[in-house]
Amino acid sequence: MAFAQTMFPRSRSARYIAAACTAIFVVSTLYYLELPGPQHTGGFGLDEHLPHWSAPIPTGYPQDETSPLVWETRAAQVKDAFRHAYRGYLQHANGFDELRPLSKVGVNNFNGWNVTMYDSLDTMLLMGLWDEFEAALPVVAQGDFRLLRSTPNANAWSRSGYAPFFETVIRYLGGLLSAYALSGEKLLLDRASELATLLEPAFNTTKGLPRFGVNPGTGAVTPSQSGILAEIASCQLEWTYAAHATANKTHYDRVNTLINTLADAMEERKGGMFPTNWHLSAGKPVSESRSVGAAADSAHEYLLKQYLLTGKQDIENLEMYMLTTNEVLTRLLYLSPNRELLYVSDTTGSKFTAAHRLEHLACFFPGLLALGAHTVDLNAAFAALDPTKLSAEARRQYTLLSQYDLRALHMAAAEGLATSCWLMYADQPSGLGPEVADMAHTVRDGSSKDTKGILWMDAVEGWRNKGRTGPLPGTDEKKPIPYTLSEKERTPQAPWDYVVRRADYFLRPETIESIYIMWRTTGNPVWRERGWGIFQALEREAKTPTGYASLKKVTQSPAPQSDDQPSYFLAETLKYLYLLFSNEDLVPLDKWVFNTEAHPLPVFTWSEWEKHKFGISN
Ligand code: DMJ
Repeated sequence: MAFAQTMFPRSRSARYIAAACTAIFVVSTLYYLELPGPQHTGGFGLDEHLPHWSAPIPTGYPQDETSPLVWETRAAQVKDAFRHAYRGYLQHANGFDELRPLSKVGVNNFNGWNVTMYDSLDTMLLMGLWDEFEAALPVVAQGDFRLLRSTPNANAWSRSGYAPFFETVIRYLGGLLSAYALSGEKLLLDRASELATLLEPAFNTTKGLPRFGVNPGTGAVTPSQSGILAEIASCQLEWTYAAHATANKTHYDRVNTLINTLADAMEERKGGMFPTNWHLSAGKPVSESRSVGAAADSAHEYLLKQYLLTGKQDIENLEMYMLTTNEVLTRLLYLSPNRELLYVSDTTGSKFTAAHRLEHLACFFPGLLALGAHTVDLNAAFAALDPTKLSAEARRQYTLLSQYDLRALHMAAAEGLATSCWLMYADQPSGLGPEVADMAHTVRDGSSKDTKGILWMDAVEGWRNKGRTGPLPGTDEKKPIPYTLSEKERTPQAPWDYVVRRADYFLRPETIESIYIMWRTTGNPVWRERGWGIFQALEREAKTPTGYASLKKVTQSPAPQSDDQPSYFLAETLKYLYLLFSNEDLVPLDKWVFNTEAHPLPVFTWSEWEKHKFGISN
């Protein structure tokens, strides 16, 4: 039982009392002894109140010089952009999953059930696009989830006869549940429950970890026992909310088994991050590679968000989030040698060797850290960990971090990482960011010399030992360095501290997502202005007469376009931009939790009846 079995099985009440006492002691001690002042951490020092559920937005940032009226106009421009993208989809790709914006045809990459429409429903509701929403309802009502329809121009795997579990969950199921929560339209919940039931054969593995694909018509599943972390551990929010909204115990049992398997694996590993490759039936990792980007990203995200969605009842997930971030903070964050860009790397090989590579996909991570620092009492959560149950390495991380105010540290990392992700955009002639950059690759005087970044925690320790003067490493103000030279001339000067490895921009949301969360959690208007710069770049570089196109080379302007308008552009990228510019806080972070496809689900607590019916003991 997820709520009874904890990693550190002391009695709950004893644990909480111990945690609370320790937290009060740690916090009051740190307040006087260790903590950076607010000027060093962008307003997040501990002379502010401890974070609580609805933490007030910190003050001390410059006034927003742009008037609310201008922001409303900018939000309206994003709404127009959404209308343009959706109209193009309906005009040229109606009945298909996604629009090919250059060839003006449709493509079925995600089961052929109109994924762009499902992914867009809640964005329409948030933007007040009632006509579009109303027109979509009959299509949603008539869709046949048992029938998979591919197209000749689609991905190979979409012709395999299986619905990809992860993508189907985050886009279709998440989209339906969120649109139901925002509108109350029962049809959407009925369709969501039907879809969840059709996908449930995927969970029929010994430990309840889902298979890669399932045929919803026959119940057949893909035979492979290999699983990618992001794909096996990013459905908890959807199944939990589905269980709550439909009172369906089977839905609850699926997510409960999955969480128990993850918690058991964490207990056996004694802390640290989950590796990226798993054996489904064993319910265990089979590699030692780590990442917060592709292959892992949303699995880390769902640890925190599952805790938040269930009104902070699901303590196991918070523990796993703390152990995960302990490792990321101490072992995967690096500073580049000249500009001191903070970046999060993945690892290569079986040893914990950093690849010094920043993926666009990893740029959601600063937003996650900021969300955690804003909504959770991280110092108390940290104090509740029991170091005697940790591996030697996890204990080393714990000991190192115990000298810091965790909220300030998480927020500083968020600040530095979000700044680097933004600079990756702002440096480029197109104003949009690359898919992958090799970091810390410095070439001086024409001689090719690689200088690797240094571990951020080492720099932070140095900063602490020197009396904590000046900003925390990686958090000082940074300016874009424009790529104004030709590619040939550019390399020897190398002031950027990175080399663009994959120059595509797939209209991805992660940087905008983090910018939005930074704005909401800090109130610093600089994030809004940065987002505005990105929206203008999208309008300039990616807009086509029929929609928006991905880019092949962000290092050029005009950037060459590619024939692809992913559904997540409407679900996520445009939604986060709209929310960033809206003056009204349309989706308060203490009341809603975004799934990994940016579909907000409402925070709830289990009722006594649900606890009885589902067997939740706490
Ligand atoms: C989205 O489908 C989701 O955000 C997912 O978690 C990973 N990436 C894409 C967009 O980049």
